[in-house]
Amino acid sequence: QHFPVVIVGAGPAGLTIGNILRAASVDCLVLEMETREFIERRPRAGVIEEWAVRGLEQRGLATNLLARAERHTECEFRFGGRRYRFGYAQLTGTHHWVYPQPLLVTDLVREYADVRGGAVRFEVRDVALHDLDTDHPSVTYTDPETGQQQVVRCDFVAGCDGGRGVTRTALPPERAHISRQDYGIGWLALLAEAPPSSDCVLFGMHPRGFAGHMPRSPEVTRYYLECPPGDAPENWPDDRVWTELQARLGVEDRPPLTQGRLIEKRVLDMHNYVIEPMVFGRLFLAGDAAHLTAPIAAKGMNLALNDAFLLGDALVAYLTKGDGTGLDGYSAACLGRVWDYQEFSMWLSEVYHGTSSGDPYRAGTTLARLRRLFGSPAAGMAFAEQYLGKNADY
Ligand code: RFL
Repeated sequence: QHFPVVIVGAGPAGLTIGNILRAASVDCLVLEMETREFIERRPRAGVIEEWAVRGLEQRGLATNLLARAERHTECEFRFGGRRYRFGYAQLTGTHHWVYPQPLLVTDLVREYADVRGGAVRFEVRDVALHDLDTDHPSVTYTDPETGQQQVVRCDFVAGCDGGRGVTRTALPPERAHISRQDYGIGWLALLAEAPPSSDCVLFGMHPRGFAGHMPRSPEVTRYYLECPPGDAPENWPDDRVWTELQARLGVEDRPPLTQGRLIEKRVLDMHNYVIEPMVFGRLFLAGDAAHLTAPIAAKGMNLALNDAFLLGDALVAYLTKGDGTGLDGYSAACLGRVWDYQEFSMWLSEVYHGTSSGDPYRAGTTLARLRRLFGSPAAGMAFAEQYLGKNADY
């Protein structure tokens, strides 16, 4: 078996690259460890930035998104029992799109496999990469039906297998520099079968910890609660969850949150990492495989899409025209946006968590940041630009 490109992982990054390759009639094989049903339902991200929507649209991948996604124009900070609306769209003319990740993945896998005729194997095991620093790399995996090991020869491997994947481990330690940052906090990530309690994202800064409210659809709302790192979901029975959410997001002039059945409850240990360069020989990493941003600023899927646009286009240029400039510049081109978003996540994390840190100095500086955000038009504009995502190269 030979494919010009093997893509490991059918998340937003891998499927977008697959779609770009198929649109240019480049053959590729996607290897995914889960079932198709599983990846089409896995709940995660929801916020997509305008430039990313346009990037999908240009590649024929946004038809359903444009028809069904909600547009958000404001967010709201809640602290000290009061609420402060921040109208970022009015300031910048740009808005956020809310489209749950499972819907995007469903669109991408349908388009790739059913419309563009891309090859994909689900439920594969034991994916391993070989000879990446030669011009004849290969990928092996165990076929779920026969239990036999398969060998796929290829020209390039796209490592799109997320934060827990295997492709990253194929980089020799002396060739890849990993920068890590640990926030030292956890977030209890919740999905509630309950309509949103506001038309926008709510950030609750409270001495007992941060709480977030993110509308996902008219029926489903994502919530977050700051908790100790390594905490167990079992420590969070439903009534404790709702009591904390009501306390941390409660304000004088709004009714309590609309409660509902909690359909997801998991603890995320909040950390970031970046791998530089994102390339080793014929292996190109994309998305969470190359860099993780804790979901503080809702940036991860957007970064995965940016990498995918750059890598998909660069592979097409090389494989159809022999033009290697995109591949040569790939890592540097991605990392500009990656570091920009990492920095913003750190900044926003301090806003979220400063008041609950137990340190009066940090609480004081956090409140100063918030006052500046609402008091200084220049500070408000700077926040809006970063919140909505980088539009220019700098
Ligand atoms: P994914 O989506 O993790 O896909 C990787 C795929 O690879 C498969 N895989 C393997 N396949 C074969 N062999 C192996 N050894 C494999 N190991 C793994 C996996 O099954 C999977 O199908 O990575 P990708 O494509 O890089 O996409 C990244 C995004 O999924 C991620 O950054 C976002 O979900 C992060 N994120 C958010 N990002 C946003 O931009 N906006 C948000 O609002 C947002 N909210 C979130 C989030 C992430 C969250 N969690 C669960 C960490 C909310 C949450 C709760």
